[in-house]
Amino acid sequence: MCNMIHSQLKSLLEKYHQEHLLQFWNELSENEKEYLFNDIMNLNISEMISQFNKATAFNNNKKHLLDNKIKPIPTNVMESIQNLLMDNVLLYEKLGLQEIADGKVAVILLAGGQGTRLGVDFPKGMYNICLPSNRTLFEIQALRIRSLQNLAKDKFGKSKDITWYIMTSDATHELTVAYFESNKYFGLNKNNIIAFKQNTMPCFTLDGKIILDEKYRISRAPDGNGGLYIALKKEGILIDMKKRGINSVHVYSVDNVLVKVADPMFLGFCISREADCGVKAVIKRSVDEPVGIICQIDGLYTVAEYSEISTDTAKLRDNKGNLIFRSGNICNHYFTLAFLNNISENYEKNLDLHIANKKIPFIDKNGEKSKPNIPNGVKIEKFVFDVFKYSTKFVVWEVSREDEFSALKNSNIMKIDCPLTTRNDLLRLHKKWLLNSGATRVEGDVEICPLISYGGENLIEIVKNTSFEGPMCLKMP
Ligand code: UD2
Repeated sequence: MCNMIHSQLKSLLEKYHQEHLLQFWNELSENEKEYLFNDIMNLNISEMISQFNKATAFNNNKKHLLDNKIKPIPTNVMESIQNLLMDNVLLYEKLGLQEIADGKVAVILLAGGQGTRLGVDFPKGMYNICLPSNRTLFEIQALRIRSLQNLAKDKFGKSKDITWYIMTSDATHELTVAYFESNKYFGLNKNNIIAFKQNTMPCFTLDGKIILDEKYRISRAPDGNGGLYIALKKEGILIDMKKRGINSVHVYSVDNVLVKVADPMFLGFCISREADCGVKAVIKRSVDEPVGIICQIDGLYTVAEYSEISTDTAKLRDNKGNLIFRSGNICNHYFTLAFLNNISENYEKNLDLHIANKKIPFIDKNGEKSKPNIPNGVKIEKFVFDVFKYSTKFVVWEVSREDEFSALKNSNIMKIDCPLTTRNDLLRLHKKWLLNSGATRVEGDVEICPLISYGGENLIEIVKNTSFEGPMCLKMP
């Protein structure tokens, strides 16, 4: 790479005070020089710097508590599964299964996260929480999709397939694709499973310098689960959905071990309300539980992080004694395809940019790789829920935590939201299903294969008057 290239790069970078990216230029091989040249030229550096400045400004504004701006979700927008009339149970389930049978349902699995808190360097969906079946999160979710297709077929005589889109990132793509291929897509039709990559953003020091993670390479991270919207457009997913006749899209987080993938009740509720955006919520287990709160801020629907309101506000209760701000966000959303098209076309560029302070490996001035033990930089992320404010028909479906939410976030050292708690939550739920279906005794770890039961249904004939002793996994006979 000749000197002209170097001076061309230097004058470009100096405009944005990023010339430090060339500090090792003379030590690089020709290939490394070419790599760094392309890395910088593909960056759209003016856009990245303006995004850093926008994110920093947004983050500084967030320093103030939201107490005098926050309002709970209006009761007419929300419905709870807890006190649901049987007519509505049957209506929602029928509408949801009909949508599935008609081939109008897609699910988007958000699987681009780096899973740092769990402490593994492979995709979280490949994690085995040591169930009797030894199934991973990906496999459990695949079997739930198969089970749901069977339920739709049983009800209507035939059913088209659910299309499963998996959003990955540079950190998770190759391993995720290889895992599904080596497991033959867990019996699903591979033409209905599409993995697509989200974008990355460069990592910055706290004072706005782009970080090198090699002498010739810029440090990058996935652009947040809100990177979904630009990725849907860039990767042609919206066009693919249109071709397939998709109308309802269920977007969910890989790490919820109890997730009801394409939950017909949730789909049916949203369809019955003609919603363009639906959010599944659980009642917070305590005032200070660290989950996002689904609410209105300045009249706009959104999710407030628990740290953005005071304890006094978090503690407020209504005349029935329920927490006023009780709807915990579980990263489980419904969108119509029309809404996703609208977001990707008209609003994606306005999405808030969030700053996350992180420990980011870097090359120090002596050219040595350094792994900091305190946050030394920032990642810039978009959040999937920042589109709620653009909804014209927003609804909230409140469900029971013990039936639907147990997140795998941390390693077992943390003792919460970890492999052990998710394993115990799933086995406790399956024990409840067995006893509710007439089993006389359930001892030890007894797991139910999703192909036998998606959500606790159709078990009576199999388990009534029977006792079970684990460890075991109840499979198709
Ligand atoms: C998410 C929610 C939080 C609460 C919590 C419940 C967001 C922004 N926050 O917090 O409100 O509901 O979950 O468990 O949704 N992901 C990507 N690409 C990325 C980053 C994340 O695909 O660049 C995926 C990730 O693989 C996971 C999901 O998004 O499936 C949630 O990501 P997270 O675990 O980083 O979110 P968390 O726990 O901070």
